[in-house]
Amino acid sequence: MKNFAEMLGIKYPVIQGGMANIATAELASAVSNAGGLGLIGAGGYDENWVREEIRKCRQLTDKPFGVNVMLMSPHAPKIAKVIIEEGVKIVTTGAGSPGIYMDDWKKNGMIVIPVVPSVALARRVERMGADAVVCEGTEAGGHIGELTTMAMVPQVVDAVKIPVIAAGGIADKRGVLAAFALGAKGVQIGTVLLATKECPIHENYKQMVVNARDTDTVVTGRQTKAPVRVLKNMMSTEYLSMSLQGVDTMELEKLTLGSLRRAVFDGDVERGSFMAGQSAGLVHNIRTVKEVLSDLFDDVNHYKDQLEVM
Ligand code: TUI
Repeated sequence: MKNFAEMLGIKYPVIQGGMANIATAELASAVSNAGGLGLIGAGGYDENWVREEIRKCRQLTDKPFGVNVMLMSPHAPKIAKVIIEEGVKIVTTGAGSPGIYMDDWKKNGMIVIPVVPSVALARRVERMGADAVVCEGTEAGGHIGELTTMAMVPQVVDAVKIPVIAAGGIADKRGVLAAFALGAKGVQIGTVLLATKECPIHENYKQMVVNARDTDTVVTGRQTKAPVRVLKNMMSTEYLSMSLQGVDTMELEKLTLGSLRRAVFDGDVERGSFMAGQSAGLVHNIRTVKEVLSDLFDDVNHYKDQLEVM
């Protein structure tokens, strides 16, 4: 039987998070060229942007790559079609259930890997024909669920037959080994890739990740039912205090409008929304993507063999 990396045609069993506004062809191709699965993060962009990035990515790598579809986006239905037209072979989804797209994608021979926050959704997507699931714990950056990686991964491993990929809190070899120990067949990483030379974000964003300590992320948006983990700064602190004072949802949304772009493109340290996971505290310097993947996986098989005897 093929292992997860063989199933995708890649060297290391690692996939890149679909980071909205960040995961362009530039980052995706760097991850694929380094031996992982790079992903173009469609985020809130439209289908034309996605088509262009797919074509750019093909120029930049001859290795497999995929697209992440953010299901809360109003453009998701059109993006779902464009990725078929462009011959994309691997798709991951986030922020919802991919049910309505599943048949079309499977009919076109695509490998579909939904990100799920619970056992219930993992079971549901397996029944729909998903090829694997990413279990993303609440340690992750961006839009998150309630369960931790540590508690969720083994429960999903027990509940489904398809490969389970662990995400949330993983930024070094120890995290990879822990994921394998929990029964995962691979990992998804995001935060650790923010601090790479190839990541197309403002230098201030990279420095904020490098400088972050364990307790430097907070969760905004619990009140609006769209919890998002970001680095602490003026905006997230203000957001949380307004939220505590019972300021209404519309006002809160006004505060955050365009804030991810302010972080990614302008490096606005005070008023940007710097999505990052709790593993930011493990990231101490800016490396190349290749160095990150080597640090995560070189010699990991040596330790993994020991795990399997346990
Ligand atoms: O999707 C993510 N992370 C994201 S998406 C994003 S863009 C955004 N920005 C602001 C607000 C909302 C989105 C930034 N980061 N990760 C995967 C993920 N999926 N986390 C949680 C979920 C999820 C949640 C509920 C998946 C499915 C789900 O299903 C509910 C249902 O329909 O049953």
